[in-house]
Amino acid sequence: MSRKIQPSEITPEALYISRRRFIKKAFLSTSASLLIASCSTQESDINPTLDPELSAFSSQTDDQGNILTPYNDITGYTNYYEFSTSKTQPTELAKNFVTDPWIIKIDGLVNNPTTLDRDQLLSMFESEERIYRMRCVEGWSMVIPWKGFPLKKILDIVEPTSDAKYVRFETVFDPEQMPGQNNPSFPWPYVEGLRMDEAYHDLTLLATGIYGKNLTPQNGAPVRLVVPWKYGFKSIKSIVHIEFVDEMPVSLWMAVGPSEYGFYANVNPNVDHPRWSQATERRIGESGRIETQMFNGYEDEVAALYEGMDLTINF
Ligand SMILES: Nc1nc2c(c(=O)[nH]1)N[C@H]1C(S)=C(S)[C@@H](COP(=O)(O)O)O[C@H]1N2
Ligand SMILES: [Mo]
Repeated sequence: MSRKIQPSEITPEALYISRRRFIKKAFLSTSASLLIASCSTQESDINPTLDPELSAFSSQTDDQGNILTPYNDITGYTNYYEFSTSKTQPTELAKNFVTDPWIIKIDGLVNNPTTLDRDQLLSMFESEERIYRMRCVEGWSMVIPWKGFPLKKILDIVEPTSDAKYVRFETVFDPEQMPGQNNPSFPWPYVEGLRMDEAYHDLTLLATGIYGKNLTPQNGAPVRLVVPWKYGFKSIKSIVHIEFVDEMPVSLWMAVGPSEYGFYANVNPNVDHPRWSQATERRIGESGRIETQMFNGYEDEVAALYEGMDLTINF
């Protein structure tokens, strides 16, 4: 999603193969015992590394009946510019990224500023599982079973004052561990923001995991934001600072390309990116393209937040 890089897409072949594997796994998870019992010649098809934690998700779908994107695609095809602008390199480059210990500072216009460490974050609220579609501004999407908790649970603890109008999020700045942060074309650290009502919305999550497992480094460990009705870039990774402010934060992408990336970044098939259409998307792991939905299909839940706003101006 940078100015230099065209919206690139993973090789369809690789995805097709991994999709086939996933479907096979999902099938085997329910029928493996039968196959073994019958001493079938298909026995060699059984994957000995079948992960029971992943197969527990095999029959799940999102609220529109879409099947989940395979774990290997979610963790193998990522956008994490602090490591690399490539989709596949962050997996390797982030392998040894230290996310424990980890401290998040939460302050600004609140009654109860606080800091939380990783263990507190991962255990202070009961984890919920939320299956959300995620639509990248580049035109691809995934269906992801997140683990996490609504951001509003944190807001209820720190109590933003009436002066707080926005929340500003910041990713860790650590160029020694994050080679991409030596790339001077970006104003590090990565920053994102939400309006207060967006932050309080029940769909808005702080995510700590995917498929029941803790987040991988390349997906934003130990904790990231997830805002399913907005383009993926709003869902900032590896957060170290949450600050309540009275002015609209300038996100990294607004700073890099103000005519291309706005503050709201709501998924909207009717408002094209200046360089490409946003009307359709490709679901990772599937072939062809599907129509992009207003607010990424969460219109009933969130349209009221933007009533009366011109979404071609507030893009
Ligand atoms: N800190 C940080 N957060 C980030 C990004 C990034 O480069 N750095 N990329 C964003 C973009 S463009 C998208 S589409 C999503 C991708 O999330 P995923 O890689 O877990 O699928 O993360 C978002 N959060
Ligand atoms: Mo993205």
